Amino acid sequence: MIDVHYWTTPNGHKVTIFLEETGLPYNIIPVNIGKGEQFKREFLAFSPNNRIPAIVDHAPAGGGAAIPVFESGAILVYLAEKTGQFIPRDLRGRTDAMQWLFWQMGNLGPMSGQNNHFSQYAVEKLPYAIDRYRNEVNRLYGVLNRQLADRDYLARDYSIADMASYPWIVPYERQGQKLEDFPHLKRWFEAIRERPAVVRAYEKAKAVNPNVGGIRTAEERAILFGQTAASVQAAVR
Ligand SMILES: N[C@@H](CCC(=O)N[C@@H](CS)C(=O)NCC(=O)O)C(=O)O
Repeated sequence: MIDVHYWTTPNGHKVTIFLEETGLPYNIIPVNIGKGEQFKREFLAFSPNNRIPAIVDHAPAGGGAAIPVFESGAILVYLAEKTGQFIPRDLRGRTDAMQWLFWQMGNLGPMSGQNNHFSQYAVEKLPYAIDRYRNEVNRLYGVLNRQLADRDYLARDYSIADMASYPWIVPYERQGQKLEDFPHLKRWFEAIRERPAVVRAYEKAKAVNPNVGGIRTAEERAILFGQTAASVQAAVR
């Protein structure tokens, strides 16, 4: 059994999509980040960056002690290697999938997060910051669109690279983007959206938190947007 320390955000959805696709048994442990549960000492013990998702695999390959993994990209690679699924086995295919996975982790995720922050959450609406991140996300949608012009999925076959990027395209309207401007991306998005495993993953999210993607309350904002080193140092091991 795999414990998934999870909240209903794009990085959380990546993991439930993978698990639904493969049918690996898993147990969701909600970590309500709006309530500050990511700072609990028990959670920080295996997720030192105080972010979801994290997993604990109680039945790792080869036996032995449970293996905890944090960072959604590392989790996807771990699970792909555990199951032998959704990562190409040959050198070229694997390298292709890994570079698009890392691209998502270093570009699409962080830039979309900042875009959302400055356009939706920031009390002071700063045109420079809003334009900067909306334009950068627009560029990244263009990168995806170009990559998908001559292939169905980012690394040809559906892989962890697609599972990493898809949840970040779901909120495209809030990101200030129009899918009509990116026809290849739109076709890819719609194909993944219809996958039964993806549908199930998003249904699970609604069951855990009916307010998925909702606007943050004042209490949530104070927890999420006021963090400093003191926030993590307070929870001493
Ligand atoms: N690079 C990390 C990012 C994880 C991340 O930012 N998680 C957000 C939710 S999508 C979180 O836990 N936020 C809690 C907080 O900001 O305190 C990953 O991909 O796992």
